[in-house]
Amino acid sequence: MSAHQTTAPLVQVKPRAPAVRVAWTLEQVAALYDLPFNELMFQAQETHRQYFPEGDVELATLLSIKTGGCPEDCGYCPQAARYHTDVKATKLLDLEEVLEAAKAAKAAGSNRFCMGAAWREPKDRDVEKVVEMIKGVKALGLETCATLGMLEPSQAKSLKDAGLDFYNHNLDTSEDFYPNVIQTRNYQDRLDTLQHVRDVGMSVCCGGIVGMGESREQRVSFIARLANLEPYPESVPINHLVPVAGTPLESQAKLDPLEFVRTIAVARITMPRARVRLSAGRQELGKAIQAMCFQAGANSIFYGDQLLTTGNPEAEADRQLLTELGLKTKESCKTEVRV
Ligand code: SAM
Ligand code: DTB
Ligand code: SF4
Repeated sequence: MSAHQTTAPLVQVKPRAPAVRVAWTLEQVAALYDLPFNELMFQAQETHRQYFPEGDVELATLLSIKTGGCPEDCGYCPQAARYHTDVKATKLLDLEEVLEAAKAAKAAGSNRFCMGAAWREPKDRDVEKVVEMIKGVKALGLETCATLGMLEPSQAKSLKDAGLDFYNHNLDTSEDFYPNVIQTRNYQDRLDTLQHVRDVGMSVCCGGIVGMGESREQRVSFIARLANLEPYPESVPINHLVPVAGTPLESQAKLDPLEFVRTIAVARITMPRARVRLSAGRQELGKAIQAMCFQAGANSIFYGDQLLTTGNPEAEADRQLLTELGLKTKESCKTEVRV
């Protein structure tokens, strides 16, 4: 046999994203995770290039409009009142403060402005105030997103009517692991709010956290659940747990970073048109792992020195990273690909 002749390929190039949308089985998603690393990265990059212009990254800026004092018990969250963290509870910001932050985000090059509040659910009078914020941020020409906890259908309608583009509400993990982390609400509560958001025609931003001590099987189940939502979310934030002192997960063993990259790749393949957002924990991932995440199909980041209460890479460092990797920022939300 000459040096150029090859034997059978070492790796069967399977499974691939189906051409027609079908429900993902747990076996199919597990098989993606199990692919040799380079094969998984190749398939994820191939899928990515089918649906998005090369190198386009969306920049989303977060603002905590109401911090801390939350009655929920989410085991990862520094804003839960019951845990003793360094977070100081504040009341809802004034409209002017929010608009100043939004103007700064726009000037720094952000595409999307996301307002987060540490509520289990907003009161109607809170929604009225957030409505004014949404109108003001929209008027600046930014895409708007809010994450305010559980919503009633009428509240979802008010937010939609104000011009809210996206509502962020995470499933966070698999249904069977959920009670290990959160007991003050259940998975169905989350699904109900997501349905209310869909019913009024808003786009959905829904993802979760990896590295909370869940098993590979549970990560598979979480991604399959997101991918099988009908339709799947337009935005999928994948957070890496930031273990915050004072929370139950403060001493959680660190996830293998390549498992995080695999999760991004599997999210990309199973939700090909979604913006997959590298979210919390980016500072700790470092440059090389972030670069792999972009290769795996991540095409959105939170941009700005602060998330809600935890740190994020400096905006300048992110600009340098994007330049170094030859990535570009998404110019306009008008090019958003819809599911
Ligand atoms: N209260 C609202 C809710 O729970 O939907 C909105 C805010 S909550 C902070 C938004 C998301 O932030 C959570 O669903 C979780 O995925 C993420 N998050 C919170 N704390 C985190 C941490 N320590 N590490 C990683 N992600 C975190
Ligand atoms: C999401 O999935 N991640 C963002 C956004 N949605 C609101 C929040 C991350 C918060 C990380 C912990 C903190 O900064 O408090
Ligand atoms: Fe409250 Fe949201 Fe934090 Fe849970 S994640 S404690 S609901 S702010």
